[in-house]
Amino acid sequence: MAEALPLAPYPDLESRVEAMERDGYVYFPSILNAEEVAELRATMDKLPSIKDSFDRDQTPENGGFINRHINNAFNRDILFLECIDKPGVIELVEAIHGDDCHVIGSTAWTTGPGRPDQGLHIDWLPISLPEDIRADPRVKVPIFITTAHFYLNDMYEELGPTNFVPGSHLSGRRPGEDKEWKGQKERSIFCNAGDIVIFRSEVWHRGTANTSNENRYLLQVHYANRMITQKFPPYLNKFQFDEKILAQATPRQRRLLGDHRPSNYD
Ligand SMILES: O=C(O)CCC(=O)C(=O)O
Ligand SMILES: [Fe+2]
Repeated sequence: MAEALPLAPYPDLESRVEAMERDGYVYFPSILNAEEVAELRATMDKLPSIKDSFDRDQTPENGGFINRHINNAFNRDILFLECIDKPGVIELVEAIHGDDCHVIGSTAWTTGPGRPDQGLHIDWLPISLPEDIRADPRVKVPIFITTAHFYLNDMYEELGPTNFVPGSHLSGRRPGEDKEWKGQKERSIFCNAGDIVIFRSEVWHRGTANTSNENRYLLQVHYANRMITQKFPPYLNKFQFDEKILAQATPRQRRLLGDHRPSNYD
């Protein structure tokens, strides 16, 4: 069993930005209250999957364990849209990705008992660099993509926490066969329902096995710099915003969904 990942909330934007550079992640406790968590979970339970949106909907009957992965969550229910600009989190996202940043994806993900361990991975490596170059303080790799994990359960070992290898975003590479980085082993995120951990795409991490007897509910919001493409399947003009949900979006939420000012290449 991995030790717990240190989860210390930071008091201000500046220290959160620093933590993103130094640690590769930031923890926000109690972003959602118990009622909001319950509503999101109930919504996830009733949302039908859409095959054309590349949703996955595996059940014990067809795959061995529950694995419901709903894409474009912001477009499926207003409750998910309301999660893309949570106070505190959105200021951090805009500080690191720029004030024209946007959401590049969002998934509502239910994983049931029997979910196996993922392999240690990164979500995206924007620039691969030799270790000594990456460690040079003159080299500052922009944070191109982050993911906010909204945990909708109180997390414990058997439910399958996300594990991070602390400091690994500074390796300049993928983990390959490695299981640790500079003596740092995997640490588990044991947070509470309603908490968020936001992390940059270069952190070595993995979801772990669900050996419990309950479902794990996770909402992911992926953010990026404006110049990183949004991934809203299905493609070739087939993705459509839900007009009723879009009509309720604030100007900031609309920008996060892609309502940008004209700029380079437009
Ligand atoms: O399930 C998790 O906690 C992490 C999932 C993940 O890292 C991924 O699917 O890329
Ligand atoms: Fe991942």
